[in-house]
Amino acid sequence: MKVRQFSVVVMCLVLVACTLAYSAEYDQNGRLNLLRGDLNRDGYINFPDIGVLASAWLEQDCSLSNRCAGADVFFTCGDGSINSKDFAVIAEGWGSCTDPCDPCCIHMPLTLYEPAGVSGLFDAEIVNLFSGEFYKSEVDMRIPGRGIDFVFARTYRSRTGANTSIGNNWSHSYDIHLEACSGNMILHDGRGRRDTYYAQPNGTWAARGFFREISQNPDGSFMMVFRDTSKWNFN
Ligand SMILES: [Ca+2]
Ligand SMILES: [Ca+2]
Repeated sequence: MKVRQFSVVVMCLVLVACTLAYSAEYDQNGRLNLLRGDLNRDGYINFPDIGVLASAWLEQDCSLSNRCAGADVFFTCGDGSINSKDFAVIAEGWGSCTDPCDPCCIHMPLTLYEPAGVSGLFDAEIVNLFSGEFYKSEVDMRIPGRGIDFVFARTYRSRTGANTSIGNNWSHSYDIHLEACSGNMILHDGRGRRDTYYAQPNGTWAARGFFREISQNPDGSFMMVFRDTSKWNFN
């Protein structure tokens, strides 16, 4: 009896975790934007996702940590096996996309998950149980300064990382830049994270959940102002 109660509690906890994970994927208009059939997380549901599904087809031992390379998408957090139900999820969303640089697509946060505590730069290795993304960061050099330390750190994200000068899916702490995109701005934060800042009526750009604002200077450059009034300047 106690074992059964424990199983029920565990199941409830998993369902709550899944609900929370999915509820975080709403855009600024409150629409659910997570594309469950986008197995390779490139923003489109198309043939490459079929390839991911095919490579895991009929596997029976998917776990919450790897979800068979992300192919186990039925139901919400996967059911442990890859079969026609997972194919149906792809078929249902076939042709959908969320590429923020494609004006025909629904915009969504590019980073699905931010591991706790990565706001600082330090060595870390984390596997996101929701998406299966492997996150790793390593500090190669730290020189204490009077104000801000000089820190050179590398970050790897197996699913959402960008292709940079130091390798595919790798980023480094000084790879901070803005990317114009359909009137909006994408901030690359040097840790492999990308967030879309949406154009505001007052001519600035802002992102939901961030107390930051991007504005354009008279000389055409851009500036991001943080909550504590510190600034990043982009030329
Ligand atoms: Ca895809
Ligand atoms: Ca499944």
